[in-house]
Amino acid sequence: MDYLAKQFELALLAIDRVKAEELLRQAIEKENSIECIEKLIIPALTSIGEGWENDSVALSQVYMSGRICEEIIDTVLPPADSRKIDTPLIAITTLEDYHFLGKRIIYSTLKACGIELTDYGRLDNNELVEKVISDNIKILLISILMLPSALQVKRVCKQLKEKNTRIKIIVGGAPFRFDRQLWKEVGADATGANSSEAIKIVNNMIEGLS
Ligand code: B12
Repeated sequence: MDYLAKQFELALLAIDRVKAEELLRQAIEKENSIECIEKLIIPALTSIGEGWENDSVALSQVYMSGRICEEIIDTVLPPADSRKIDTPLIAITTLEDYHFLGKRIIYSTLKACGIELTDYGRLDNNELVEKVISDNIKILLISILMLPSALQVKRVCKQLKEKNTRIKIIVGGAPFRFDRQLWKEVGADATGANSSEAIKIVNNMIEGLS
């Protein structure tokens, strides 16, 4: 898997979509698709991001790597499970953030486990607060990759608490992985580092709410 992961990263840097998809498919023959996404796509994009920080990778390569992953991820993510679990209303969003890959993975993984949820796309603070209240959402997942957006979550939690909603907020994404206490500082109820943690947290919350 390590060899495939390195080749995958090189294919992204060479902007070779065909090769990248072929490598991901080869990996899926060995392990399930979510494991492969966690082991190939995330390390490759993290390393490419680091390359950008130390000037060894161009922004165009970061951009195209993200686009390629966005395109191929849809072809390998598991389909929704038709046996739906009876769940409270759940939504997922990014907050003033155009990094969509993490959200897409979490959304599809939860759906694949039979957990029904709405994808709000990308919203700003006020739109998000209005929407979750009018939709009567009980569990809100927020995916964030930029630190300024992570700090916006604090405002969302504060506004929702001021309006006396009893909504549960789960946050995730790079800033929360780098600083394992940040979720508490922004007033969220939980955080998860990846899709398998997201499934566990959501299931626990569903149990707690029922
Ligand atoms: C690809 C990428 C892009 C692509 C995004 C493509 C896309 N459609 O998503 C493009 C090129 C568009 C982009 C743009 C920018 N980017 Co960018 N980008 C990245 C990069 C390299 C990888 C991100 C990624 O997709 N990872 C793969 C996904 C699958 O991982 P993930 O999101 O972390 O999700 C996993 C977990 O975190 C978790 N998770 C995620 N969400 C949730 C939610 C919940 C509830 C739970 C439980 C779990 C969970 O589960 C997921 C699966 O395991 C990162 C580097 C990095 N180290 O993250 C920089 C990075 C995030 N970008 C950064 C920056 C600065 C930018 C730009 C401002 C650059 C610029 N100057 O224009 C713009 C801003 C765009 C915007 N306003 O949002 C910075 C942010 C720095 C900071 N501290 O704020 C980073 C960290 C790079 C860096 N080191 O400087 N970027």
